[in-house]
Amino acid sequence: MPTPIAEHTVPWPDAEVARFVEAGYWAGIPLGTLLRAAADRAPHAPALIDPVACHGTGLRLTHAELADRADIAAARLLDLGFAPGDRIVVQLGNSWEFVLLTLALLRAGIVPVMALPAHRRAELTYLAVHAEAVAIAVPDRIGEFDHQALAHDLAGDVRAATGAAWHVLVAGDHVAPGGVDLRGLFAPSGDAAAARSRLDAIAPSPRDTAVFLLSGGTTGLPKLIARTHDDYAFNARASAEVAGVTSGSVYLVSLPAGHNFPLACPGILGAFLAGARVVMLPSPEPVRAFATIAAEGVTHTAVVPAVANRWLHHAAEHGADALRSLQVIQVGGARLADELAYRVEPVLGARLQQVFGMAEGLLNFTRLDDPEDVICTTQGRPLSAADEVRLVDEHGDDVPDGEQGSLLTRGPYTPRGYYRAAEQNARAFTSDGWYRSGDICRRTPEGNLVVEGRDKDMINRGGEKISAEEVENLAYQSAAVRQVAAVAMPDPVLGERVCLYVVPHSAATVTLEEIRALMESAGVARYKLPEHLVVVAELPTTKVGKIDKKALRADIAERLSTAPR
Ligand code: OOB
Repeated sequence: MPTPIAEHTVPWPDAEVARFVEAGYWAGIPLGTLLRAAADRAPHAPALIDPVACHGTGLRLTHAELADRADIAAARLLDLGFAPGDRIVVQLGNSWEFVLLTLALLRAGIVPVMALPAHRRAELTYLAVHAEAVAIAVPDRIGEFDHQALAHDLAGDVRAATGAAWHVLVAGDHVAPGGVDLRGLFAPSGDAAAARSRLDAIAPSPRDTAVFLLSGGTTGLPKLIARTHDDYAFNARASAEVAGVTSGSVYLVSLPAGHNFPLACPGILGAFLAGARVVMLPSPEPVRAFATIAAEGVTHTAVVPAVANRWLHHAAEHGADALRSLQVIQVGGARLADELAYRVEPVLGARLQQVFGMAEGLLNFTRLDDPEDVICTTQGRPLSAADEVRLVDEHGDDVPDGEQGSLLTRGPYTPRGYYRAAEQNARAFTSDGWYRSGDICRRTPEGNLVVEGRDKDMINRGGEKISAEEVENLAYQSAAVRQVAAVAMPDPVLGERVCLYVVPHSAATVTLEEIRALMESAGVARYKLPEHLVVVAELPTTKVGKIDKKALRADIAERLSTAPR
């Protein structure tokens, strides 16, 4: 039997809980129930559009159809032996199956662990074992990669560690023997009313974990963030409000849907809670994204700065007529350069909303009616009046407005600790429950935050977070490596990429190709592989003897700026 999740989560203190309930932040209703109720308010309105499903014919469901299918699928999962409180690793692409499975799991109280399509054996094994998952949901394949085969391959390692069963749920045309056909699970035939009353009777507690999100990662392995029904419902609902998402809105998902941003800021969940429509695209590639926005009348979407940049180029070349319906384009996940920000509204014709958020909780948004300078030069302010934000110096003392400080936060949707990670929690959270985000920010006189840098050891590659420590641990597996440091190198397209500094053992040679091959064979996601290697005789150190990463970042920036093109 897997350990009950509550044994390894850090709850909010009772007094805080009372305050969040009293003030209405926590509705006391599980997410699945809220979503079902929202569907009932506009049963016949379109809810979900997957234009590439069914070999390009597309799939369209109304709110009632979607909610009924989710209920039927949830009941079938229970019939298959899954139980409330079980964990399932979800590694589906942006598709109707992702949405249906997520809604079904929320209804059944089964907890999705939101993996990314880019994850490979190392990440998936770790997630499954750490969460004691009993199953994984995968597409049969994405491009050349056979997700289904890998999912079956994990069985041995996962079972050996958890002692539990391992099921493979597959979305695709070719479900190999031994796998569960998700499309069969999602077939509409079935008694929706019976499924519904069965699920209503076993609805999870609103204080229970609804989903596991992955942390951006500063440690060797990603941490799991247990988001509760109450906290995540507030996150999604309040985000919808601040983004102006209403029942008439059409929200496009093109970032990996398991990320907090497109999932619940407002994302898929916020759109559904508002009675809006969701369109799923596998990627933000501009030709198809623009055509889909035009065809579906998309009003809202969320992108990372690298994608905003691509869309700006595309619009400059091909015009932005296709974007006429677009009202709001949210940009977040990494720092948006002011120069780009100022071009968004004139070129794309939609209001820019900067979002500075984190899977750990706190979300900051520029408001739609803010003055242009606020929208284009700040990352906004907290979503709720109950969010507490401190900017502190190295002694932990608050800095005055206008000065840079390290961001600490607490609030009604920021959990007090990672799942099953007492040791990391002692570092990432203060003793009175503040989460240290590791972002260096400054507060403007009118109360907006500007992200100026970070004091965490992470590389932000176009919004994908990479732990330097994880890359270094993998590189150390090369026999030729004596010492190594992974740092961010500036990149005009992605903002940052991974650069590896290596001190080889004497007489040994190290190449980028060799290190990349070694990491790939260790089974990690490709986006983590270093893209540049600098061989040095020694690494600079700080006064206390730690590797001086600041000096290395400056060094690589300098090398790139003077390198011949
Ligand atoms: C979002 O979430 P995560 O968990 O992938 O990454 C969080 C980190 C932040 O601590 C910060 O370092 C960085 O990503 N970040 C930004 C940013 N938004 C996130 N840095 C500068 N400017 C921004 N606008 O990335 C995320 C979660 C929910 C909504 C939006 C983004």
